[in-house]
Amino acid sequence: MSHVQHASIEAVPAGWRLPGIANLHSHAFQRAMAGLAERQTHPSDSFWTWRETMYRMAGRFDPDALHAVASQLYVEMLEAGYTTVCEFHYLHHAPDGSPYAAPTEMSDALVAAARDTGIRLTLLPVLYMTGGFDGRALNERQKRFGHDLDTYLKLFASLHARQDDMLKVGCALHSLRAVPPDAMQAVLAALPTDARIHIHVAEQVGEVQDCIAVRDLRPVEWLLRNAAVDARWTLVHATHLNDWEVAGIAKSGATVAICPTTEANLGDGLFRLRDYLDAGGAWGIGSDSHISVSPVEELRWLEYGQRLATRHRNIVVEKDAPSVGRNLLAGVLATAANATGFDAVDDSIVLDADAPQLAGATADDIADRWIFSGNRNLVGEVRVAGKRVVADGMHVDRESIAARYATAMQELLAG
Ligand code: NGQ
Ligand code: ZN
Repeated sequence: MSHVQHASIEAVPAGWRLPGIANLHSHAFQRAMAGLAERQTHPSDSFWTWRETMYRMAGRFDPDALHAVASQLYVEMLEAGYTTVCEFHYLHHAPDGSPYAAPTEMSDALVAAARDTGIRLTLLPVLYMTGGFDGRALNERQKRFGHDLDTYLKLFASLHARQDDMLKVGCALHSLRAVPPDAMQAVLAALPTDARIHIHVAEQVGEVQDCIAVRDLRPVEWLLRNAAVDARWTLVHATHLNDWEVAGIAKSGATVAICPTTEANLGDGLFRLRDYLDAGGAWGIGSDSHISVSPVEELRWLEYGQRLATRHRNIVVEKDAPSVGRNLLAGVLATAANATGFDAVDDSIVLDADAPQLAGATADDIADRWIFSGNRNLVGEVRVAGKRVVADGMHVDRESIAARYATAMQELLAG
């Protein structure tokens, strides 16, 4: 993979300018439960018990709450340096599973939050049909996520018709657990060619085992053999891979969306990053459950996870490209357009030259300093499509959006 050209990091009077960062994976509503799932609920707590807590929170959301929470989240993303977000959106219907009067009502709340805050949105309405590989029906809490093929394609078409400079619409398959093979084929055949396709895959060992039991193959292998996976695809997590799968994803041109803080929080396991890079694989980052909203922390922990596992230092390096920070940045910048559908050339962030962590910085070490020194947010200014949305480290509507969020949280926590 090519390293970041000096041209993509530029000295400007206020500091150091670089391209905005794409956040490839978000479930906006989960921002409301950040820090609220850190108590034991069962002696063998796991991803699956966390999911029950998450479903309870999901069940409290209506369109207004989603708008308030997503707005706060998008302010936090912009202030952290994310200028595009891919929203993997499955909270489609009312809590009892019945459709809202306008089927796009929850999607509309996300679109409004993105427009209000000025972040680019790749909206990925999620197809969610079954509760497991065996094809079982959705349970009570999952009903508000569900569609049959026709209603899903109608939702997709009405959202896709609204695409513009700040909104792209792609397709998300929730997971192989949630989409039967024939439905997957039918949706893929119906999609317009510009649509990006995202899917959760191979995040948990239990999912790998269930897939083998029902489909005779591991999930990533099954996907690669049953879909024309290419550069339009983003595979989210892809944590549990064998050698064939590592090489297969890399060869396909798909992007893997690695979500290091959420994967750590949920006890998923470690992505096989070094092997995947050696195979030439493309990757980006996502903040997913939003227990952290910071490209710095995602990239830092992506590297640190590998260091802890291998007991070596400086893992994400290439021949003639020894700077870890520069390579991490190059990795996310290289895949942003493929994964999001945006050519976000007029988006930029400026790192504050006055910050002590950047004293004496050069174009050569600025990426390493940004990602590996301290915890003060160094992002001073953010522009999206040329418009300044963050100045002096603060979103222009930070206060009013935080006030609305506080009210929404009171209602959600009372509910
Ligand atoms: C989600 N989140 O859809 O929000 C999932 C959990 C599932 C992550 N995988 C639910 N991090 O996979 O069934
Ligand atoms: Zn997810």
